[in-house]
Parts: sequence; C-alpha cells; structure tokens
Amino acid sequence: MTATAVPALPATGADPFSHEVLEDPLPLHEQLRAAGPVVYLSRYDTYALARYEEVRSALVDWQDFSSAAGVGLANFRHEEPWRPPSLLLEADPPRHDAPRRVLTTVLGPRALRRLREDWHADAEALVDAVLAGGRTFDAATALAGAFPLRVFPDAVGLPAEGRENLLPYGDHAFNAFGPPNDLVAKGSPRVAELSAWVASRCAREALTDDGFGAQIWAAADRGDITPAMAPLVVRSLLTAGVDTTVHGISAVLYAFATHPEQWQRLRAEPELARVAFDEAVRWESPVQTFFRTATRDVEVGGVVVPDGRKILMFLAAANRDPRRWTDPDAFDLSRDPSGHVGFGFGIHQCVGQHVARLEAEALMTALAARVERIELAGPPRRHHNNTLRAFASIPLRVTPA
Ligand code: 4IA
Repeated sequence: MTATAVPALPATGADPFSHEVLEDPLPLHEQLRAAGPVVYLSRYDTYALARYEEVRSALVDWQDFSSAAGVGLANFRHEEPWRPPSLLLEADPPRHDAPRRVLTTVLGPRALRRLREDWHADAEALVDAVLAGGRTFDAATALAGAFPLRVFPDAVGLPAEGRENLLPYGDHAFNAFGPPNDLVAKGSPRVAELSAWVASRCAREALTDDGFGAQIWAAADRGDITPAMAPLVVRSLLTAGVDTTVHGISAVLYAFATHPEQWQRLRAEPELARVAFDEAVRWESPVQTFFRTATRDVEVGGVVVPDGRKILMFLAAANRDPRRWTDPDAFDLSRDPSGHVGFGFGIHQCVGQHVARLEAEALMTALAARVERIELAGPPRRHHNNTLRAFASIPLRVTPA
C-alpha cells in the first residue's frame, strides 16, 4: 500500500507587521507566494494566502472564510473588539446584506453623476492653486492628502469642525486590524477622543440634509435598515473612505513620478485616468492585507486550515503574482488591471470604489491637462501602517504644460 502524500504546511517566522516589512513588503510577498498555496505564520499562529488564485477564491467563499469574527488579527469570538464591529466589513450574510444594499445605492454610479462636474472643477482649482505655489511640492500632502478631504466630507454631509480627525481615526482603525504592536500603541492615547468625535458625527442631526449621510438615514426611514444601524453605516464611510483614497491617490502619483513614459501616455490619452488608477491600486495595493476566519476545517491546496483559525489574505501579493500577471512589477497603462483584488473581491468588494475612482480620475485629469513632466524631487518617505501601504511624503517636481 502506498500512503497518500499529504503536502507539508510551509511555515515562516516572518512578521508581516514589522517596520522592515512595512517599509518594503515585496520580498516577503515573494517568499510567501513561493513557499506554497498556504503558509503558516508561526509568530501569529495564523495562516497566510499570498497567491492570486487562492486569495481570490477565499474572498469569494464567504461561507468558509467568514468576516463576522473580525477581519483583523483579533478574533471577536474570544476578544472584545476595540469598537462595535462594522455592519458591513465585519459581518456575514444575512446581516451584512441590508446595510450593503443601502451603501450600494448611496455610493453607486447613479448617485455619483451629480458630483462629477463639481469634483472635476474642485480638482482643477486644487491643481491650479498647488501649481501657483511653485514647481516643487509634496504630492502626498498637497494633492493626495488634500483632495479627498476637500470633496468627500462635503459629500457625506459633515460639518467643517473636526475634519482633521478623519485621517488619524482611519489610520488607527487600519492599524487596529493588525497585531497590538507599537503602531497600535501610538494611536491608543487618542482612540477614545477620536471615536467619540466620529460617533457624534454619525447622528442624523449632525449631518447636512443632502449628503450620503442623510441618504443613509433616509434608508432607515424607509425601513431598509433599522434606525439603530444608520449611525454605524455612516461610520463605515468615515472609516473606510478617507485614508484609502488618500493613499490610493498617492500611489498613482508615485507611479507616474517614477514612470515618465506612462505619464506621456496619460497626457496623450487622458481617458486612461481611470485605468491608471486601477493599475496603481493593483501595483501598490493601498489596502495590503486583511484577515478572514475559517468556519470549518477548510482545505486549500491540499492543506487544512482548521476551524476557527485566522487567515491573512495578502491582497498586495496576489496583485503581483506572476502566475496571474505578466510582468507584475511593471506599472503599465497597456495592461487590463481588472480582476485585481486591491478592492477585495466577492460580496465585500469595496462598495466605495466608484467614489474612489471618481476622485482619482478628477485629480489626474486636471493634472494631466496642466503638467508636461512629473518627477521625484527627492526620496519619497513611507508612512507605516499595519494595513495600508502609505506615504508620508512624495517630493515632486513638475514642468507646467
Ligand atoms: C468599515 C478594509 C477597509 C477598506 C474597510 C475599513 C473599514 C470599514 C470597511 C472597509 O468600517 O465598515
């Protein structure tokens, strides 16, 4: 008799949340993809998926890979979450579905048609103002940091007061998906204050009567969600909608600053701005990772992930998997980036992706019309976050058209 070969489970002691990896995650991603379809992360006693096929399949399979125990390292079955769980991100069907349907409509292409003209005009005004200040500037703050904060909180219906809390709140929320390391400790002193501010902004009375927030409350009035759900759905916008677009726009600016021939291509064909943004989301993966939890002993590539265990999904590694992408490390407007998992995949796929694309398209179109050359004026600096691939600074030099 011959025994059936049981594939061994490759293991690594690497820490995906160390500063060394956060500074440059690509070597770890390569190592994980090469090791096998599933890799044991001994440091966190969890399982990692880093190949495109496995990541995408697991994201689609919400029954076996649940979100309800949290999409961070903390398992809500055993640990108290740092805030009430998100009704969208940290929930499975059927509870997930009603809030999801509401945001699908509120943030859908139809709703965005009303914003399109204004956001293009806002982008033009911002780019004109930045260019009036000189040929060198920090694109991470002057453009990527400024534009989402200029248009998104207004669209939600937030008052001006306290908007400076949005990025720090989001930064902490994205750190909190990771282990309780120094990045989480750094955010802790302000968690209570920032959470209280965000909660206070989610109330009906705090929101203007014509924004995404008011539309969420109107859905509660219609009975599509309960009134108790409405503030948490608004909170999802404030958590997921700011840092992500800031760092996504940083990603596309950095990509063009380091790929001058691609910038010339965009200048010639500005209708490529949308593809360019998706290609940058694939290439940089602003949201690098999140977790799922196995709801039974799940077999992946011949290896069993035991019931109740956390699985870390490496979106960024999947987005550069040579098994799926030709020349994956190239930022290339000729490729079709659709199918990337930078917005996730399946029932939880980013519900705000049309908002993000509209923001990026408005800004990049305005820039492409006004700037002939864009190049780095100095070394960019990364901002370390347990979940986000982010920039603190992108010194840019531009040549006006
Ligand atoms: C929420 C994964 C990320 C983009 C995200 C973060 C927070 C929430 C949703 C998505 O609070 O609902």
